[in-house]
Amino acid sequence: MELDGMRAYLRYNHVGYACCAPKHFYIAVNEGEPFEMGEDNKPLAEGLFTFSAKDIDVVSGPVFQIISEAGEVAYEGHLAYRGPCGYSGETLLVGDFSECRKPGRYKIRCGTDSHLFEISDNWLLAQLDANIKSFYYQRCGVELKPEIAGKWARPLAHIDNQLPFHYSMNREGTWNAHGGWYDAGDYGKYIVNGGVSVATLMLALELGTPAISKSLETLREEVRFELEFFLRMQDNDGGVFFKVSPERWDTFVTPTVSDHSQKRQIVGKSTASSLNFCAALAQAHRIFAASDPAFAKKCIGAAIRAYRWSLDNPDEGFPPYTEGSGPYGDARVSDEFFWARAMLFREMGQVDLQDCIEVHDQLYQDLADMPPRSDINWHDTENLGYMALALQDRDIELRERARVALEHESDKIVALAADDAYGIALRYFPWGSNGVLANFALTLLVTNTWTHKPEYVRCAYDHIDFIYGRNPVNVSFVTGSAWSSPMFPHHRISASDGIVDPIPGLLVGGINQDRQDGRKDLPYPSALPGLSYVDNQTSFASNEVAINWSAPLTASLALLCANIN
Ligand code: 9MR
Repeated sequence: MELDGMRAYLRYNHVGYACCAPKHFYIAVNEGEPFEMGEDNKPLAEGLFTFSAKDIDVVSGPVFQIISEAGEVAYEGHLAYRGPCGYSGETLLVGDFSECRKPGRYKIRCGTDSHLFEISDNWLLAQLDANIKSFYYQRCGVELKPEIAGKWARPLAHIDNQLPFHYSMNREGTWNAHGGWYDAGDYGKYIVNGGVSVATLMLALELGTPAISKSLETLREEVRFELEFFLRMQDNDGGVFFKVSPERWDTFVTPTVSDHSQKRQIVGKSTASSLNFCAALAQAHRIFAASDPAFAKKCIGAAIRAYRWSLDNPDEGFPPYTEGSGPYGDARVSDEFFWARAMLFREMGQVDLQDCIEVHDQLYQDLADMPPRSDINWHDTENLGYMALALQDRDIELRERARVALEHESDKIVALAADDAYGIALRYFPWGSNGVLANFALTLLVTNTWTHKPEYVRCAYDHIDFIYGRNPVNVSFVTGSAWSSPMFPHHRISASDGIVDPIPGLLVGGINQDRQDGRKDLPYPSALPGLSYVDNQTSFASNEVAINWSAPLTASLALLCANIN
């Protein structure tokens, strides 16, 4: 292959590599048209250089160096050919410096110099804590004090304790749905997305080790904040409301201005929201049983009532009213039934389920009917059920079946990733692709807790590296994580608080080849699918943040930290 004189870019994890982790960077050689660079796309331009093949050693490929902060050569290696990347129009070469393990700050030298990045285990922990903190910044209905929130402090707004019911419910009076996290860049609060997010975070609490106990304690408090809101969302009959929504979409205003400009309301009651609530609160029983038995009991009681309501109301659809908030529609609830049953089953024996639920036998059928998925989200929740069963010991046969199925899914992820130039298991970049990537990492890391397969951890790191900068748009997708991080996320709080830096620790949706926001003036860098990202506030399809994308990243970081420490 003739590379000399071609345009090339460095692709690497902009934040860092853990000491014992595999450490790869790529040189992406580009034959196509140069990317169009809008002002907001500065990071894309960084690292551009002309590849010079004059010092190619024909046997081993061109040389690269890892340079310490003091300017010394810490490592020298040879690039190897990796392969073409269809979605980015690039050909990749790879440099492996896994042997470089000494903690410090380094740069890659290969045609050009990279920015400094860390080799340390600390960056994972720092990112874990930043991610956990991002949920605190998403808190609704409370004042964020400067002592904790720093320059992102904000006053009390959106208390939501006297919400009217949506007209479709034909119901008088008001409801207290105080608290909880804002879902994303908007000011809505949605049970089905809140449920998968909080359940994913509780997985980190289940599997974390004492080595990260401080982070886990903060996470437990944060999770409780959301669960208290969940408890308020249960109606007197056991069913669970679907969402809290403003009457119209808010513009980029603060919560306080939003409060003055329009009403908020409570919407719907559905089978999906009730089951989702049931699963999350049954899991909460396990999480809080030791530290706060009274709260744990309240959670499992609420879970059982929601399950019973769902049995009586198995086809209550999601509210189709989407003015002011997202639909989060879901036509199939068998996976929510399975997830709820799996979570309830795990708590049996700990609590008296009386005549309640014939969940056990049904679980065997559920496993036969619903194989795991590659992703976890509000409409495909079966993996959360699989993980619950894989992590229990009340029924070993059930546990083994769940484990084998998850191992099969993890093997699929590894095989797909091995076939991709960037080392990720995605073949199509959907809305929230970063959330999907984080969920791949999480599935691998959860499966690793009983298989202890190094290739699962390696593959998880590849997905984490992509999220933190080793990707075709050269962006570290977590706000505040690196020089290349998004500065203009589609996030009403960040956009309206008058602070230049966005709220830190938030994962943006990332590359989305469907470009549902694809207006002509949005400066997407190229027509290629893998370049469908733009750091622009109006790009809700690629640059919004959401709790269900951050949650699997937070959980993955927790599991990686727990592995190392
Ligand atoms: O993440 C959701 C994505 O998969 C859907 O395609 C999209 C359109 O329905 O909605 C996304 O979720 C948004 C929700 O509807 C409202 N809050 C912001 C969410 C993130 O963009």
